[in-house]
Parts: sequence; C-alpha cells; structure tokens
Amino acid sequence: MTAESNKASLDVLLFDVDGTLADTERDGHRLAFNRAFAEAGLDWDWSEELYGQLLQVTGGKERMHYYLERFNRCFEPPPDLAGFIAGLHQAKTRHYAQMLAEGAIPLRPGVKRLIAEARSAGLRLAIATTTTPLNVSALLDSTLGPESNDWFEVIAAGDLVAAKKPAPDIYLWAMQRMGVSAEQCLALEDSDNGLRAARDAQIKALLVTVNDYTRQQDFSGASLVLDQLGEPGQPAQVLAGPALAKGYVDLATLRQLHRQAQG
Ligand code: XBP
Ligand code: MG
Repeated sequence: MTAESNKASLDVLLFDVDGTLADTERDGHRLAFNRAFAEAGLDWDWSEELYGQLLQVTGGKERMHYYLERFNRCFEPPPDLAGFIAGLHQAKTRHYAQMLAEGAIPLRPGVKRLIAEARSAGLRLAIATTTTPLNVSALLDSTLGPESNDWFEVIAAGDLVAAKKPAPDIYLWAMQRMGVSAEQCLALEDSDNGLRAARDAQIKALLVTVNDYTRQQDFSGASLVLDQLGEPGQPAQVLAGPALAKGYVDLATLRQLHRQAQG
C-alpha cells in the first residue's frame, strides 16, 4: 500500500451526541432545564417551540444567557449572573442524568449496530460534543452499558474548549488528542452548527441524520443527509446525497462516503 492510499483510509469515526446518538433535546435537555428552573422557584418555562429557537446557541449555560438576553429581558439579573447560571446548569445536569438513568431516552435507529460494526472492524471511535461530560457518560451507561465509555478513545465534551460548536475547536481538540488528521476521519452530526464545526475542522466526510429541530437547516457540504441511519427492515430516507445500497448505513456506506469526500 502506498503512503498516499494509506493517508486516504477511513480510520476514525467522530460522533456528535445530542440529536445524533439519541434524540435528547426536546424530551431530555429541555425538560431537565425546566425542572431546574422550577426547583429554583423561577417561572421560566421553555416550550418545545421556544426551545427550537434557543437551540441556535449551543451549550446549556450559553443557552440560558441567550434566553435572558433575547426572550426574557424583564428578568432582574442577580449580581453574579454567571454564578447563578452555573448553579442552574448544575441542577439541570443532575435532572438530565437522572432521566437518562431511568431509561428515558433510547439511542437512535442504527447507532448501536453501526458502533458495533465499526468496533469489530477496528475503527477508532471518539466523541466530539458540546454537552457536559457527565451527560455523555449518563447516555452511554444507560444505553450501551458502562463499559461502552471505554469504546471511545477520546470523549471531547463541554467546556474543554472555550468556543463551542459551530466553532471547530472541539473537533480539533479530539483529533489532536488522537494524533490523527482530518483526512482519516468521518464525522456524524445532526445540526447545522455541528456540521459547520466539523467542516471548519477540515473534515470532509460528513454524515448528517436530521431530527425534527434540524430538518430545515442548511446542510450544504454534507456527504449524505438522512432522516436516520436506518436498520435492516427500517430504511432510512435520503434527503441529500447518494442512495443507500441496503437502505441503511453500514460501514461500507461510510467507507464509500469517505472515499468520495477525499475527491
Ligand atoms: C448539544 C447542545 C448541548 C445540549 C445541552 O450539543 O447544544 O448544549 O443541548 O448540554 P451536541 P449542556 O449536539 O454538540 O452534543 O447543558 O450540558 O451544555
Ligand atoms: Mg447535535
């Protein structure tokens, strides 16, 4: 094998978490925020619709600041607003982890199957997410079992980087930690912010599975856009990109997308 063909092989899958591994936003994070607000005696209540607008801003603490600036200007901020928000966010994380421990949120179709196939083939796995590290382990524990945390060589999450998605920093951090280049990677995302982050980290192989909050977003630059990864007998719908040979995404699909993306 030449150095050139080596360079172009698909070695690493980088997974986003919220919206990609599981549909966590509407019935997970949103409810956990509302529980934290009620517990703190606040009358803030994030509806499904409002939450869709708030999702423009990634990161729970950043999202609460954005809410106050844009949607609740009447709120009299305490002197230490950052500390107040951080406290609310801690409570929100506690509620969210509890919901996951109770099995509230399953993985999206195809995720478990694809991870298993990638592991058997010896691909290296990592996570690049905006959410808090504890939320990642809570989701992995409750869906794939505690041992699955070790399947991911790097879990790049939350405040590890100063600038959250759409900034590329979390992807760059993960790839640097693994000692890999963007050409070796394929990123799986669900949102325009996530796609931008991966793209600006120079990753060219980009698979998007949309959800109700992200369906209408701009995914130009993605290698393939689907409604889900699909399963045998549960075909995925292709929204943009090449047709799926088997009706669902498997490792052969990812290798094909990766080859095509390298040009
Ligand atoms: C999703 C997010 C996160 C979660 C909340 O990021 O934007 O902010 O909504 O998580 P990704 P925290 O899709 O990149 O995983 O409250 O822990 O920040
Ligand atoms: Mg996401």
